[in-house]
Amino acid sequence: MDPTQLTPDDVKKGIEFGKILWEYWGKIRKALGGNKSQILMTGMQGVGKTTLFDFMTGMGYQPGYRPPGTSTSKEVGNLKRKDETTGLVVIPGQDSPPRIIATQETILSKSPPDGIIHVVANGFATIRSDSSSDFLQTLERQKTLEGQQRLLQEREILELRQVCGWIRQAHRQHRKPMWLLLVITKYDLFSTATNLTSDYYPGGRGELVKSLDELKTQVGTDNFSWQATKACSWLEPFSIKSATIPSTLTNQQRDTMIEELVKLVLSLSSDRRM
Ligand SMILES: Nc1nc2c(ncn2[C@@H]2O[C@H](COP(=O)(O)OP(=O)(O)OP(=O)(O)O)[C@@H](O)[C@H]2O)c(=O)[nH]1
Ligand SMILES: [Mg+2]
Repeated sequence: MDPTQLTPDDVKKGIEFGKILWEYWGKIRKALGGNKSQILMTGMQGVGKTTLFDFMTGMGYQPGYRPPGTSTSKEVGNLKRKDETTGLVVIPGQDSPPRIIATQETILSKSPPDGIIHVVANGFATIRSDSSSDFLQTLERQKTLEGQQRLLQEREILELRQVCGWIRQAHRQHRKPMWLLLVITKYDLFSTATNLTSDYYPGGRGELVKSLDELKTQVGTDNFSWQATKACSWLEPFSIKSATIPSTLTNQQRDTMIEELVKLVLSLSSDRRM
């Protein structure tokens, strides 16, 4: 299905759903306690952060919406009223020069975010031609689709370790962020995969799980918790290494996951306030 081909009924449903999402964000903002509090979205390049952010905040449901290209600065979610923000901020992925500035202005600042939404895509990151040529060449050298995916999964692990390092640093002085939600996005491309429970969910045995459990032990289980959930936003096929992987879920399935995700953010924001 081409995600840009929307019927008038799809558009109507999308607008209504967008309104429901805005209501959740109003509640999240309240739970966070005002303008200064933030939730930060992190994850490697091309993993689907900005697109997910657009769908979570309702922007993705506007007619004519298309996913943006590589993010070049931090993105802040705006509510309809000019002076209000959702409190959700996205920082660009690895290899992006504005990433360091965005990191210093958010997680390494004097008021770190309350929570982190860390996005992964099970090795389905979109590596664009403007990313580091070293990485593109290494990716190209992989002979199979599986090889490329493994490399992208390894990158996801490195990216998460870096984020864990920032969280550790922020906790030393500010005891924040209090939670991390690991979102496995682009689920429409691998809804039959058997590795997800072990690789990404609490109780699993993968490297990401190990890093997050280690972080939890280091900063203290009373001060930090993490959870995982799956999601998807832009339902299009994924092309890599002359193979095309189809998108297998429907708009309705996507919307159910988006709503669950936003609800989870609300519950984490409400539960973990001190
Ligand atoms: N099939 C599928 N494709 C997706 C999904 N989300 C995003 N994409 C595709 O992945 C591409 C990259 O998504 P972005 O949201 O730009 O990724 P990003 O993490 O913000 O990337 P940077 O800004 O470079 O860090 C998009 O252009 C879409 O083509 C999804 O849920 N499913
Ligand atoms: Mg982006």
